[in-house]
Amino acid sequence: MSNVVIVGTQWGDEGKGKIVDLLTERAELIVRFQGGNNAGHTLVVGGETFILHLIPSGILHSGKVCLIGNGVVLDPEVFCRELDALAARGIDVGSKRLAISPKTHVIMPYHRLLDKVREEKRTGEKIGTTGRGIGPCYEDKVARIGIRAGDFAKPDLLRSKIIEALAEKNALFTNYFGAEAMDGDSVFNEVMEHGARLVEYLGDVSERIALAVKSGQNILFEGAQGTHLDIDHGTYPFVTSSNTVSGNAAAGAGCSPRDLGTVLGIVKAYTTRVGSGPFPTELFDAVGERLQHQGGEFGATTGRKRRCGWLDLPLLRESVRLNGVHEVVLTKLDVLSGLDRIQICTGYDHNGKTLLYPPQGEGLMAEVQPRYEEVEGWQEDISAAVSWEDLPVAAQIYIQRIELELGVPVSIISVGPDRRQTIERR
Ligand code: 2SA
Ligand code: GDP
Ligand code: MG
Repeated sequence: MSNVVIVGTQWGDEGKGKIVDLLTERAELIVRFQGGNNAGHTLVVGGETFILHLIPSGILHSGKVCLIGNGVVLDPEVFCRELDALAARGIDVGSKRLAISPKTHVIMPYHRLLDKVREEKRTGEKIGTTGRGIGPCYEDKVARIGIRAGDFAKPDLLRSKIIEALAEKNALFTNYFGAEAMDGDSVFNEVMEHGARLVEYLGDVSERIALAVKSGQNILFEGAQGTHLDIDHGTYPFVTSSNTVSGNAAAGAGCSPRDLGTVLGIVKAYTTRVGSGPFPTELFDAVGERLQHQGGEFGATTGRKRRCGWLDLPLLRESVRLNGVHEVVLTKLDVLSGLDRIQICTGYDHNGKTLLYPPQGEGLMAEVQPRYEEVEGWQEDISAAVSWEDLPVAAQIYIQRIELELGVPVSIISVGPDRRQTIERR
């Protein structure tokens, strides 16, 4: 295996966590490069379930080193909670195998409050954020008033930065949102309680990646959310606040694009979305409910029900293009078992034209009508399949159709949440 970037090709929750965990065996370094604890990556190992929000999914493999890159936004309280929960389950989370870039921006209590009150005050459709303060933290980063993990090593600097940032935030809270002002010293004391623990984990992520590249070690870049939640390329404004596409793996980890290697696009065998925003193939009928139920489609962070619909090829075509997907990993194929017929969205009808890619322009995605082609389903339970030959012909045809439409091979097929429920074709 060379270096690998794992990205979601839909609206998140494609099963990235499981695949990162699976491929970690062949990597030495696992790096998160964007997003924060809005992510929920579920891993099932030997019947035990782990949900990780912040710490890279490679942590379950002893001896592997996990890095949190500068492109991530980190909530110290969540980080510490995750550390302690993993340690309590016997996982080594020492600073020898986990490091945070000093440049990683930190989610502060006022970011969480701003996320909440802004959603509440929004007059149009809500974004449906996870409420974790992700957007406001990235806003401060871009506004050059952010708090970074490295600041925790310099408490005096940290305190003054908090006081400075709060001067502006408090004006907004009290004058515009009708919320209570926050006191700088109290915020400082609150964040230091957990933030002080960040210091031992600070490390030069960029340098570590460079050294790994030099010594021929394999690196796995773990994407969060999905391509159509990308701040630039997603269904704006119903997106997250970071670039989720593979190109950001370099900037968000602190390495060169030449270090990225193979791009694996994770595709769920149907489509889901959590939060608001357009979703052309969304199902509001019994089939949608069935997918939701069979697929256990609940938000891994917020517990919200995920909206479900058919596979959407225009979305995927754009994802292949934006990410430079070399190979597809098809997940949750088992969830489609038992359906007589399966619909595949091959294009969108829009203003008398058929589109093969999503229309570019705010709001247009809400206007398209999916164009479907019906294919045969299969009845067999495939959750114990271990090889291509174990799959029913109809399932094989479904996979081959995806390969043909996207022009990339499906190299891994996932038929259940467990590590072992995986078919590798390489
Ligand atoms: P935010 O909180 O600012 O990033 O929210 C903005 C939009 O991004 C969506 N979003 C997600 N969509 C799918 N999965 C995510 N992670 C969790 C999971 C979500 C959960 O694994 O299930 O538990 O609800 C995730 N994170 C952000 C979000 O729904 C908004 O549409
Ligand atoms: P991520 O955000 O992309 O890591 O995905 P999540 O963990 O939020 O959601 C994926 C869910 O599907 C989790 O509950 C996984 O355990 C589960 N899962 C992953 N792959 C498969 C699969 O092939 N079949 C089934 N039935 N479940 C899967
Ligand atoms: Mg998830």
